[in-house]
Amino acid sequence: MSQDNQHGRWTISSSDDDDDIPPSNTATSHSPTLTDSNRNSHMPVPLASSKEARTATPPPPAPAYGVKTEPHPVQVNPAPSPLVTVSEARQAAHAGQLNPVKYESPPPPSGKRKREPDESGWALSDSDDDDGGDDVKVKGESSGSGQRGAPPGMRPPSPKAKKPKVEKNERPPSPHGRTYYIDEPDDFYETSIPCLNDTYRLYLNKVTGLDRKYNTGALHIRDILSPLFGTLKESVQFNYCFDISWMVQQYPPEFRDRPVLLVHGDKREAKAHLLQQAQPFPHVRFCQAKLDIAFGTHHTKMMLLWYEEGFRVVILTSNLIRADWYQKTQGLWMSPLFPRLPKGSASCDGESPTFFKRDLLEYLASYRAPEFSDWIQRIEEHDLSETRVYLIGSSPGRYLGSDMERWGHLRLRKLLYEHSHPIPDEENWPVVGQFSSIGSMGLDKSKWLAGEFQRTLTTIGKSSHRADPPIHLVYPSVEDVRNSLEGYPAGGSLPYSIQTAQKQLWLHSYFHRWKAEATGRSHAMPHIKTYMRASPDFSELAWFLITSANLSKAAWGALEKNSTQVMVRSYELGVLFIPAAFNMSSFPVQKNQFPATSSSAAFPVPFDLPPKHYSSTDQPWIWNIPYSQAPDTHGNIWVPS
Ligand code: K8D
Repeated sequence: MSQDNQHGRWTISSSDDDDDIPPSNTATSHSPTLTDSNRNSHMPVPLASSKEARTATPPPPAPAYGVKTEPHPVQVNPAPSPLVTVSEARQAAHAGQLNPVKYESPPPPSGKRKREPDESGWALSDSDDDDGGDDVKVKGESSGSGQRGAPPGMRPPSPKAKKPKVEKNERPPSPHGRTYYIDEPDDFYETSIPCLNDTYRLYLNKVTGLDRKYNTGALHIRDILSPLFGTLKESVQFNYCFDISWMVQQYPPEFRDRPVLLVHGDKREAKAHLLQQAQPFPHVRFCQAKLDIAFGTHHTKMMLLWYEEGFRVVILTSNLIRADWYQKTQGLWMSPLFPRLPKGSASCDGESPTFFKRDLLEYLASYRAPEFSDWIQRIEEHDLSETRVYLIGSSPGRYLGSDMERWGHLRLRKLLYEHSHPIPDEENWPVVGQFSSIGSMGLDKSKWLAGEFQRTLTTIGKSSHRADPPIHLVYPSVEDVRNSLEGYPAGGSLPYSIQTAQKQLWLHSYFHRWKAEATGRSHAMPHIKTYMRASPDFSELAWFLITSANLSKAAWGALEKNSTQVMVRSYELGVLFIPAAFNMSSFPVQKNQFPATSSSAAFPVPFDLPPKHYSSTDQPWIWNIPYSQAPDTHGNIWVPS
């Protein structure tokens, strides 16, 4: 079908009015179209139109959802929306243009050049998708591509040499080369206990290329795993996307062979590939999370770190792939070091005022995984009483009665009902939601967003009267992505599809730009997800949540059967900050985030408030339509197949 709409003229071949396909799946659908040994970009690929583009043009960063151990990327095409059948997804992927296309001014309509299929030697396989579109995903290349100059605002690459890693039976180099990423400078990682604000224990990731000051108080995965935080004995990594050899490299050499349990949701070919990645690493074991409901995904991102000195939990938003720790805005909560309880303590000892211990154990129990039994026992043996945040998880299932409040937005609603307090002028305290993917929310706002989800977000204490405050949704526009450090390829981690977007144009009236001057991250596209309630002038917060949950019914749950049950498709995890747990009545918003101090009571909101509404010409980023009218920061355009 062909259509003229506000996204421009664009043709899609799939049926886009199939309402039977689970809606929220776009937020959780990266369709796998993978080679046997590379699972790569889940994104449309910027195309090169000229020889210079091949050789001199900086290639796009590795796609976000990558798992790959080889030094060259395979480009595959975007996961079509769930409304596109898997076979269509395959076709789309196969038809893909695999090179960056250099922007030419003015760009000729045929200015893109398709790469010959055999030019790179990449054989795209279509065999890696799940049944019937279930859990459709494309995991991105994780360790691709060619060196490029520093975009504006970036520091030059360090001269450190790349280690050559060449494997037998290697394919020819990808057009993105094997040195895409600039190296982090030598002073990028912490060598002594960093100055971290330990009031909220909420941190951003370090962004490669930012001015130093913007990375102070931020953490790279290597920092998190460093001996500065504890002498590691064993760990668990919950995540969606893994590059196992990269992950292993992030552990300090002295801990590198300590047992690691990977908790994932992959099935069939994807699972086989994941297990295969771990062949060289016998200390890596697996736990496959059950995903019995179609279109569910294992999004939860959590580390359990067991040390000589105790135990620690990290809840985060980054996949375990290099691209996710490179030039995106990500966030994490790091628990205090939990000491071991005295021998003979009861398993419920060491509880926090927020019941974090009980809730973490309940979340783990929901996997019904025998692999967790040692960990459950270890957690029981520790004192988690210093925790001030509330845990909010999603675990797939259909829940009735009081079980409805265990997960997702009804869990958030219950916590806000019980632990937040009514505020004067409540109807003027906006709700802000910020995310990196969007599911299908129905034909109008009443279907889910303004109905059940808004009711949750506007719950504050036990007051029965509920006002209808403004709702601001923060999601990058096309210009935000185009001008980002990664350029258009950043859009590979913002998988909002045209098929979903065109059915809910009503949603876009809520949209606000991604802007983060205060953190220096305006050009580092968000993969973080946050939700909060702010005062009318945005100087205070009534609560704040960081989570893996995007704006989707799959993540947050949707009521069914006349609201007598809730259905949750995916695993998600986040932490909720409520002022009362910090002996405060509201959180003051931190205005100027730098220099960071170790004990500020000002709350580090990761983007600028108030949010800035889209202008009449701004468009939300949609990942599977072309953007060829203007070049990105690397001189490329974006032409999905
Ligand atoms: C993720 C199933 C995914 C869709 C969106 C996201 C996201 C992820 C996976 N595909 O977080 O934006 O876990 O990174």
